[in-house]
Amino acid sequence: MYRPKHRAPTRRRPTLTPAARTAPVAAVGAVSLAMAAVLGPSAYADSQFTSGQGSHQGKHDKPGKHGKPDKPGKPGKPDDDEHVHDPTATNGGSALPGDAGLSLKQLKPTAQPTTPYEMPFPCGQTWSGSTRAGHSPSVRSVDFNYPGGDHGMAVVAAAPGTVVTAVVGKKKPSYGQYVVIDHGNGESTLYAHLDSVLVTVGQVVSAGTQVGTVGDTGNAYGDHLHFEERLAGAVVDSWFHGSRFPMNSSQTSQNCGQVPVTDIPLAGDMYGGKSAEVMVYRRAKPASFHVTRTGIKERVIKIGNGADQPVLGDWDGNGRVDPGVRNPASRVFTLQVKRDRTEIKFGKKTDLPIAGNWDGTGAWEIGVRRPGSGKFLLRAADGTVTKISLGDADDLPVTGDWDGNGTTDLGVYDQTTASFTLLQTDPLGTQYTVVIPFGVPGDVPVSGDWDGNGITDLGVWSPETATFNKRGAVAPTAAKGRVKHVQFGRPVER
Ligand SMILES: [Ca+2]
Ligand SMILES: [Ca+2]
Ligand SMILES: [Ca+2]
Ligand SMILES: [Ca+2]
Repeated sequence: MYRPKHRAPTRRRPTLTPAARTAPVAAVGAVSLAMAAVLGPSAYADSQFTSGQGSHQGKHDKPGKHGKPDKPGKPGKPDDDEHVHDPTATNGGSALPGDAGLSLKQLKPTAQPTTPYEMPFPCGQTWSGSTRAGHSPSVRSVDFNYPGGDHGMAVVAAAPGTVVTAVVGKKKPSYGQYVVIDHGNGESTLYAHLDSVLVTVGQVVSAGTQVGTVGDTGNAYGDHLHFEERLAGAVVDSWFHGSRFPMNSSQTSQNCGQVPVTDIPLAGDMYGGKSAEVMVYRRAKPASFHVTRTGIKERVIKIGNGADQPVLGDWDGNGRVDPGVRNPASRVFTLQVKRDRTEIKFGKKTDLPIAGNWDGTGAWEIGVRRPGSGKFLLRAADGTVTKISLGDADDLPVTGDWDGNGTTDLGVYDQTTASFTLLQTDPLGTQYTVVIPFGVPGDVPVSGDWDGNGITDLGVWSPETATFNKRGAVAPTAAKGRVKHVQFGRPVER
């Protein structure tokens, strides 16, 4: 299946762009063992992840059931009409300026939030939501009741986010036991009067993660969930599944495990053990690298946020890779060595970050893969840029030292054909490509020196099973290879 080493240039497709001749020519013989031990960064799969999320949402794109409207105030089940929320409570909500004293009918509806909220109950449950005049802190707050009885029912996160408040204590006033989740963009949700709280401050939650159970703690006269969607701390209209919640109605939860895909696989030698650790970058808030260490608990390095793209490189040239991220909006790379952070602005918003030792000496440099154009842009330490064409518009970048000479080489992975195309340089400096089929369509490429021989090896990560399949061979272009599997990271739910 694998092509022999040093075969003639392979044209994978008629559209394959010939390798540019302007790429730095490898310095043959300048093998640095230290540098050879460090590995290329790996894969980015934004486009795939985005489409995966989209298709998942589509699957649940059924209209919610709307039952008959509920009477405000729930006769026979009075609740917190009279109470005033404790102003000293952390993250207590407020009414929007101008909302105070007005009924919901007199208020202008608020705009659709950025956060894709679902109802704060498990998939398929139908709850009625109501408000009433004087509902504190805002008439836009929703009191939810369950027809079969509320007490002890699961309350789940309406969207992914980070728990910023978790008040525990059955005697707490006002909201009683409650949780606030920050969803970014100034948006947050509040879940109040809980009978139990099952999350802690700082915990990163997915949509559907249980945060507690329904109760009547605090200023409530009967079990119910008091729920608020907030913008900058002020209560706004609640939206679920892309629609404004019609107050005093029943709706079925479509909070059906739309766990956003957050893990991006990478590999590199972070600890000087020569062989590469596999890791994932988990795009939560805050985001973090989760690194495997044989026999040791996984290490978590917090850096970046959910929208950032991970990049690994040896920023200080000590032979071990360091974490980095790129913010696509600001185009700024943040390269971290211990507590020092270096920021470099490079590339376009739609670019994917890469890094490698382009010149074969000292620390690594950064670069980008430009989707659409099929080009790599390699940035030298002095800021000069080398452009190299390789692969198709939608190929994913993969980097590594394919020949072990200490200079990082380029490659791409085509997710449709499940094949790598590696750019090689022969001893005379002539460049050619080698195609190596590996993995199955949809896999995400990862490269790393699995055996620590100084030559970067190939691998893929299966999003369905969160499994790294590491191709073990003397060189990535070698015909024979044994595959080792390591399950790590969170699988995509489809
Ligand atoms: Ca380093
Ligand atoms: Ca360098
Ligand atoms: Ca090389
Ligand atoms: Ca190797």
